[in-house]
Amino acid sequence: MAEPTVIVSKRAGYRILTLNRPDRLNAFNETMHDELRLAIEDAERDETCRSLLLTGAGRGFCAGQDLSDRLARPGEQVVLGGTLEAHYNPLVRKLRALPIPVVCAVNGVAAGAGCNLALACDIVIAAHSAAFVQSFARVGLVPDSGGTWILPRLIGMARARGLALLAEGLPADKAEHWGLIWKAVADGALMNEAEKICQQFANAPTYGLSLIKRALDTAMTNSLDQQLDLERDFQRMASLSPDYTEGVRAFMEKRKPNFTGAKGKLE
Ligand code: T3D
Repeated sequence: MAEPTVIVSKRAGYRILTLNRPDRLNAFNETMHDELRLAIEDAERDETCRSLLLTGAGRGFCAGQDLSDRLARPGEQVVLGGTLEAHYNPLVRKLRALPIPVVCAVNGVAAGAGCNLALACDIVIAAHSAAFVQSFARVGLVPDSGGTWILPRLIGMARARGLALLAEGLPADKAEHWGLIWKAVADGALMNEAEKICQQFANAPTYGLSLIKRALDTAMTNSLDQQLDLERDFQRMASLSPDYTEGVRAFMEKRKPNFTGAKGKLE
């Protein structure tokens, strides 16, 4: 039997999804797209799964599209767009819309769509030896998978232009310093740190976190007035969740809250 291109490891309260084509630095082919989609959908159906951890096998995180699937024969013209429509765009939309937080442990180089896949996750931590490369311009392409949207929002237009137009690798430490990622950690500590975050999420008020995700995403395009109204509505929704009641009770009783992650009554 062929090796899975995505390895799923189930933990108490979260799942680890490991991209597994290490000889190609975990570049995407159709099979890996399909297996990743199924793994995410399966996790979504599991109510005990309260966060996802995405990482890569071997020395790289993900090198984007497998270019060996894109080599034109003499006289042939390869026309792109279909795979973005069918796979990359739904993947980014799915990660942003998931009602649980997604942690990305960038274990090595993240290039092309692999870089933007990492940046679509909610918390990105990276090994010191990792690097982020908007490698598209090296092969005559345009940053995709949300790259042109997320880069200026995270690091400002000047740095976004530099990364996209020069296609230079950005080391993990500098990525942290620029605000592209949450933090860079020692290589040997990466998975431990990432799993600690997932363990925190496994005991968190998951429904409230899902509203935070949604509120921060809409903040990118809403006016202040729209966002204030949304915060009012989301606060109302959060307050109807059992975790809010428990959170306040636990605070008053000076004990740790026991959050179930259950939804509020308004959804
Ligand atoms: O439908 C569509 O196509 C549109 C969607 C586009 C999305 C995209 O992601 S386009 C961008 C595609 N990705 C790239 O252009 C990145 C290509 N890779 C690199 O530039 C470099 O490999 C890295 C900067 C990521 C890492 O460099 P380095 O020196 O650490 O490793 P390496 O030696 O280049 O790669 C190691 C092996 O992985 C090597 O194979 P070998 O020689 O050991 O047999 C290399 O060919 C292979 N590899 C790396 N990236 C890819 C790949 N094989 C196929 N596709 C790759 N993207």
